[in-house]
Amino acid sequence: MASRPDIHLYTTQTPNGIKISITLEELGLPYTVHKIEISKNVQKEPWFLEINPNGRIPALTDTFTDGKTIRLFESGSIQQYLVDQYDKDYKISYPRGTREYYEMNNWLFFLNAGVGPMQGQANHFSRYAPERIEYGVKRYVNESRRLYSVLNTQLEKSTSGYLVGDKCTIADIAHWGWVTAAFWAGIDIDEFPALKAWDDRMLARPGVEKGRHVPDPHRMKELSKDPKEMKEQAEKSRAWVQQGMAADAKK
Ligand SMILES: N[C@@H](CCC(=O)N[C@@H](CS)C(=O)NCC(=O)O)C(=O)O
Repeated sequence: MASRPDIHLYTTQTPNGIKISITLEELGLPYTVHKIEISKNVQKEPWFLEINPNGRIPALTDTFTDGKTIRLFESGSIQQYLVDQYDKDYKISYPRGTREYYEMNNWLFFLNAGVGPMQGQANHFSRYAPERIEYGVKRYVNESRRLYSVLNTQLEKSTSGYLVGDKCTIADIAHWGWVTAAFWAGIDIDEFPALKAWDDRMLARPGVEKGRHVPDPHRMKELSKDPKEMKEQAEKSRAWVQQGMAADAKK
């Protein structure tokens, strides 16, 4: 029987990618990193589509309990798999069936169906669109801000400083890469004091510190202070995003 864990993480330096490396670090699991150059469209190559038919990072493989390889994609699904399989002491999750388990899932879905997609579109209209479309910018930046205020209220009420119960969970981890990059979407984190304090609290965790630099250094804090570099980064990404959209439209 093949040994497990035998975790291979296919990722790049993005908010969705670092959710998984941070989860793995928090759990203290060994893993092999495969850096995927999304700007070179490696995620569209046939071998990668075998792992994630959606052609996106993050993706992960492991040896399953039956001894065969399991392929996982969608960051939320990967996080749920990792805690189900390996978080036996409930370091960053809660036992199935408990109140906190379901509440943790509320926030996990809130991120994956709300904050991630909305902030992603806010990034798109603010930074990557070929022209400035005011309606699109407003729609997505305002919706992201609304979601941030929901998070802020939840954290104001929290006695532990985390979203659910008495500890940091995969729901907090899922949010961190996005919230810490709020400025990129045109959101001022100073508007949300409880969320800002949570951002610092998360950053102080050794697992977050280690996992955020996978596969390349995480430079969001530095980038937020450097308007010239922000402009250069946006230009580089804009070219790739526009090219990808044109190619997808032809399919
Ligand atoms: N819902 C997906 C989103 C994944 C996603 O959008 N990944 C981006 C990077 S953050 C990507 O791979 N982009 C490459 C592309 O669009 O071709 C998840 O949570 O895993």
